[in-house]
Amino acid sequence: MKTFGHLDPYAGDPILSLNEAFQKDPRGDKINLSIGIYFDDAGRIPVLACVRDAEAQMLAESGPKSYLPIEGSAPMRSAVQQLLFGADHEAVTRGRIATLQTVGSSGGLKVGADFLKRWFPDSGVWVSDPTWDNHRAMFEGAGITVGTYPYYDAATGGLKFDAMLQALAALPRRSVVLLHACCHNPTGVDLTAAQWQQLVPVLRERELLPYLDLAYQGYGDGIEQDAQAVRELASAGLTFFIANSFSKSMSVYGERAGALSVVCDSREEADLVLGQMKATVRRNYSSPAIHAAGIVSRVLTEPALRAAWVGDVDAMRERIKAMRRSLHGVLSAKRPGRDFGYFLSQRGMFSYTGMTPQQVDRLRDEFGVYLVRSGRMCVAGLNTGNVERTAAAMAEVLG
Ligand code: KET
Repeated sequence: MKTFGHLDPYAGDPILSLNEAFQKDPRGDKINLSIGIYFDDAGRIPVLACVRDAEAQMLAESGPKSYLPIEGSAPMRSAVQQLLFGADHEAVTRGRIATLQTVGSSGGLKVGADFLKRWFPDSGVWVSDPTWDNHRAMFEGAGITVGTYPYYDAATGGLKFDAMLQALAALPRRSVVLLHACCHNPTGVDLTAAQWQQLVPVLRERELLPYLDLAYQGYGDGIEQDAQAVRELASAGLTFFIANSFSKSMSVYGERAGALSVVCDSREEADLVLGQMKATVRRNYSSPAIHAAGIVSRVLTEPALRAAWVGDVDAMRERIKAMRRSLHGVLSAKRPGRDFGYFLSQRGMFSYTGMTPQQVDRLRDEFGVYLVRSGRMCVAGLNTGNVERTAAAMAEVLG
C-alpha cells in the first residue's frame, strides 16, 4: 500500500454492482429486476435473428479489420441519422447534423460532455429529478456542474410538468438540459407530445442547449413514434445534442453500439462541431468498434433485416406491456386498497415503485427479488414464470 494507499475504495455502481451481486446469489429462484436489460419470457437475453444474420454476412465476407475513422463507420452514421430524424428530414438532407458512432451511448454522452466543457465552459448541466445515476457522474466527471429540475411527482406517480417548465425558464442562458427522449429512466414517466411542443419555446427563449438521451427507442410506442421528440426539436430549428443507443433496441449490450448527433444551424456549423468531436474522441479512445458498426448498419439498411428488427422490437415492447398488466392485476387483487395504476401508465423498461430502500432490501434478502434501491423495477425482467412470485413478494413487503 505504498503507492496507492491514499486511494478511496470504489463504492461500486448502484446498478452494475447490484447486477453482479445477483449473479453471485446462489438462490435458484432469484429474480433480476435490477439492470436495464430486456430478458425474454424464458429469462434469457435474446440474440435477435436480424443481428445473427448480419453477423453471418460479416463472417462470410471476412473483411479486413482496419481502424474505423475517428467518427466511426460512414454507413452506420448515415443510417443513424435516418433512423432518428427520418430520411427526408430537412436537417438530414441539408447536412446540418454532426453524427459520430460512439462506444455505446455512454461513450457518446461522455464525448458530448467533454466537448461542452471545452467549448461552453460556463454552462451547467441540468438533469431531471431523478435521472439515470450515471448522468450526474458522467457530467461531473467531465468537470461540469450538475443541477436538477423538477420531474417526477411521487404523489401522483406522474410528471411535475408545470414546475419543470418554470425551472427551465429560470435557468441561465446556454444551460444544458438533459432530457430523456422516451421511456424515462428510472421513472417510466414521459412527456406527452403536447408537452414536448410546450417545452420548445422555453428551450428557444432561454437559448438552452437540450441534450437528449434515447436509450430505449422502440420500447415506448414504437421505433418511429419514440423518435417524435427528436424530430420535434429538429423541426423547431433548435440546436441540440442526442446520444442514442442500440444496446437495448438490438439486444447488443456488450457490442457497445451507440451514436452522438448534434443538430446544428448549417452544414458549416455541423462540420466544425464534427471536427472538434473528433478531436475529443482521438484523445479518449481514438475510434469506435467495427463489429458494432457492421451489425447496426446492416440491420438498419437491409430491408429484410430491418423488417425483422421492427417485428422483434414490437414483440419485446408488447411482452413488457403484458407483464405490466399481469403485475398490476395480481398486486391489485392482493392489495385492493392500493392504486397500482402506475404500472400501466409508466412506459418502457422501468417502473418507479415508490418502495423505500428498506423495502427493496427486504425484497432482495427475503425473496431474492432484485430492484435498484431507488425503487426502480426493470419490468423487462418479469416473465410468466416469475411475475406472480414477484407480486406476492411485493404485496408482503408493502404490508
Ligand atoms: N442512457 C440511459 C438513460 C440508460 O439507461 C443507459 C443504460 C445508457 C444511457 C447507456 O447505454 P449504453 O449501453 O452505453 O448505450 N442503462 C442501464 C445499464 C447501465 O446502467 O449501464 C440501466 O440503467 O440499468
